[in-house]
Amino acid sequence: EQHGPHLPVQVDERAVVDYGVVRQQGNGFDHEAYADPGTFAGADPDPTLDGGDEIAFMAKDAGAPAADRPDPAGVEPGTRARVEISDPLDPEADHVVYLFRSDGSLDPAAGRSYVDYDFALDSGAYKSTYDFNGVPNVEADAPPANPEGSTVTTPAYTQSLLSRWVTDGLTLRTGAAPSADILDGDKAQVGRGCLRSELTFSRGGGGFIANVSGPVRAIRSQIGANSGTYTQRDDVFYERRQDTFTHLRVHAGISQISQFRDYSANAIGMTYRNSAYPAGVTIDGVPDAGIPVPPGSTAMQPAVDWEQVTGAAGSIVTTTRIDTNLPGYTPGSFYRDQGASPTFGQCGGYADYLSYGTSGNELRSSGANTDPTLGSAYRLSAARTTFFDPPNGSAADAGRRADQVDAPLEAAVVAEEPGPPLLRLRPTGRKRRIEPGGRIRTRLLVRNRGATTATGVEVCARVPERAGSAGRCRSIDALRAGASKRVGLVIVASGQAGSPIRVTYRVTAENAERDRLAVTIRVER
Ligand SMILES: [Ca+2]
Ligand SMILES: [Ca+2]
Ligand SMILES: [Ca+2]
Repeated sequence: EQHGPHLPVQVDERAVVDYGVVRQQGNGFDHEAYADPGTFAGADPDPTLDGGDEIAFMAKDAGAPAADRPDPAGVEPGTRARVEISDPLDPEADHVVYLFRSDGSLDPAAGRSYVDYDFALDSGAYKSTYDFNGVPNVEADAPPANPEGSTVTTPAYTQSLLSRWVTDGLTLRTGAAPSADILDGDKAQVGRGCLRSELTFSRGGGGFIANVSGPVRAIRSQIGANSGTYTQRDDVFYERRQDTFTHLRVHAGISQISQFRDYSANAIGMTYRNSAYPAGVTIDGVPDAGIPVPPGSTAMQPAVDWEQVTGAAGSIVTTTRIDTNLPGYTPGSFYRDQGASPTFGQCGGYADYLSYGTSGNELRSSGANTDPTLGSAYRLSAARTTFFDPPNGSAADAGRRADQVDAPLEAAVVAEEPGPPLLRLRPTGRKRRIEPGGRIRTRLLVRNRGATTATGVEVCARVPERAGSAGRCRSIDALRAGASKRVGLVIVASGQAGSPIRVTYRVTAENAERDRLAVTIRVER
C-alpha cells in the first residue's frame, strides 16, 4: 500500500533439467532447477505458471487487506488470489498481497527494480563461447577459467563475480557513502587447503543452469566443482539479502569443508563477532585473543548461529544452516585474522595472500558419497543467508536476523476472493446532434469488468435544467461478470438551449461503486 496498487512480481520458471546437458557432456543427472533459455537448461517446457515455478515479491510491499476494493485495471476478472503473509516473530501483523492474472497489458516490474544482475562473460555469448571443460591443470596458481566481469547491484550492495564459484568484490551501500571493496574472496576449501578450493572449482569443468536478473531478485545457478560433477550452487540475490544454496554431490572421501569470506585490507577497523564470541574483535590482520584458534591443522572452532562483520560502512550478518544425513556430521566455524602470515591456504590465483577477518562455516563428516549418480548417496545442502544491514550493528541485531532465518515469513494463498463488480460506461453509436426543442435517443454501453455479477444496476442521465431534460433511467436486474449491455436514454433539448449541452451519465448498482461519463451534444438549428 505504501507503493500503490501495483507491486513488482517475478515468476521464476522451474523444470526438470538434465545437468549433463547443462555442462555439455551428454546425458547425466536429472533434477528440478531454474529454467533459462540463455543456458543449456533451456526454457520451461510449460511456459504458463505451473506447480514447480516460483512467484517472488517483497514482503515490504504487502499491505492491509482490501477485500472491498475492486480489481485493478489490466487484470483478468475472476483471477484474484489473496496471499496472506505471516511473521512467526510478529503474529499480530496482518499483511496481504493480491495476485492476479495479467491481461497482458501490465509490466510485472511495476516500473521498479530491486536488483540488477549483469552476467558478463569475457569471452562473449555464453552458449557459443563458454569453455565447459575448463583448463587441464586446475591446481595452477593462475586465474579462474571462463573469466567474467559480472556484477550484482542493489541499493544495499554491489558484488563482483569473477567466475563460477568466485566472488571477489563487495561494496556496501548501507552507510553514508559506498564503501571500498572490502572482500578479497568468498572462498571454499576441502580439507582446509588449496588442492580443492573455489579456485580449482572455477578452473575445472562446469556450466551455468540459470542467470536471471530482477525485478525482485537475481538468480545465479551453476554446477561443476572438479570431481563433484553435479555439485551445485544457487545464489539468490535480493535487495538486502543473499541466499547461497550449495548442494554437495561428490564421491566419498570429502570429509572437511569450509566456506568463508576472506576480507581485504579495506575491512581494517571493522568488528567481527559471532554467537559464540558476541563481544567481538577488531579486524586488523592481528590475531585476536578474543577468538582463540585451536591447535592442530584441522581442528574446528565452535558451531555458531550467526556471524557479523560491522562498521561505519554497514553490516554483514551471515547464518549457515546445514541439511545433511551424513554419518559423523560435526558443525563448526572458522575465524582467522592473520595479516601477512596466514596459517591456512590462501589459494591465490585471483586473490591476495593476506588474511583479514577470514570467517565462515566449517564442517566435518565421515565423507561418505553424496553423488546420486554413483549409487547410494547421502545428502548435504548448505543454506547460507547473508544480510546487508545498516552500519554499526550489535550482537542483538545479528541475533534477530538469525531468528528470522529460523522462523521465516510464511506466505499462504488463503482464499480466492472474486472481488466486487466493476462497472464502466462508454458511449456507443455515432455522435448525435439535437435541435432546440428536439429529442434524441443516446446510446451507451454498460460493462461489468469485475469478477462477480452486478445487481440492481441503473443507468441515468442528467441535463442542466436550462438546457433541457433527460428521459427515465434504465434498469438492469443483473449484469454478469465480463458482460456488457446497451441502453438507450432519451435527451430533450429546451427551446432556449445553447450549444453544446453537457449530459452526465451515471451507472449505479446495489453492490458496486458508481461510474460516471460526461458527454457533450451539439445543438443545431
Ligand atoms: Ca512454467
Ligand atoms: Ca584482529
Ligand atoms: Ca586474502
